[in-house]
Amino acid sequence: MIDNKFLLDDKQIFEFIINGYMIFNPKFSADFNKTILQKADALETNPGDNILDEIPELNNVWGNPKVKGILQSLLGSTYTMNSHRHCHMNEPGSVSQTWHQDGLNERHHEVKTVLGMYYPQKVTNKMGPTAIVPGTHFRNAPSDRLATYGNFKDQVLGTVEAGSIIFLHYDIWHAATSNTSNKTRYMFKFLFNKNNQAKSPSWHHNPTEAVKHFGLLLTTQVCKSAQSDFYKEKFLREKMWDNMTGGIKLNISRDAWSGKKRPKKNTNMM
Ligand SMILES: O=C(O)CCC(=O)C(=O)O
Ligand SMILES: [Fe+2]
Repeated sequence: MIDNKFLLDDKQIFEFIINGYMIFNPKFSADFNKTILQKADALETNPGDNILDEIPELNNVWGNPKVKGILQSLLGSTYTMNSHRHCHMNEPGSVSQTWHQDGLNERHHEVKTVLGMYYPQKVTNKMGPTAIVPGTHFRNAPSDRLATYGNFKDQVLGTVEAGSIIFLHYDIWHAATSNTSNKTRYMFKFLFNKNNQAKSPSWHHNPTEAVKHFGLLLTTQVCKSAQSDFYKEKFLREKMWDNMTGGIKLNISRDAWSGKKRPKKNTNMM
């Protein structure tokens, strides 16, 4: 059992549902991150799925109680690590990757798979950070044309401190950006799968807190979209929340978040 203190709370779950990603720094020691970085630098080939044989210290990233707490919160206590994993070496002089989803663009609105991207070194703007478009895990991705898209208005660059992890929904649109620095940027990507449908929340759920923050799902716009798309997005967020909670009903009044107030009338107008 994971201690409650390592689990996410309702607000953090709402934020993950809305954004489709979260950045977390478990604060590993500088030596720990450095060991992994040095071992990555010393690799002669990319071992692909066998990276744990070359750098077994990576097991400690995913075995950290805070990291396990996040994965359990998102995927339930029966989640498992997938056998596919990869060390992404973004070399100096690289060009940006095209936008893509790692997921299969299946039509579901659950958190079935989470990507965990661990960065052993500080990643600056110039070092080819991973770019993410928040909220796109809910979009029907035109996956054949995604590669022709350029910059998105609301894209976020994963510039992070050494040892940080970005957790992402499998369907979110993302891309490695160009590395214009003189250092190789490393990122270790692992996949985690949900194995059971939730019967109850797997995070530190508190109904009073959840009611307080539920409005975030209905009011937060993270990715520029037409109004009709925003309605769809809000609907899908609620669907995801229902799936993650196992369908528990909160005592909420939707009217409180039902929309904008009308502008004040100018009574002097004829
Ligand atoms: O290296 C990165 O920042 C992202 C790599 C990636 O998304 C991929 O190759 O699937
Ligand atoms: Fe990817």
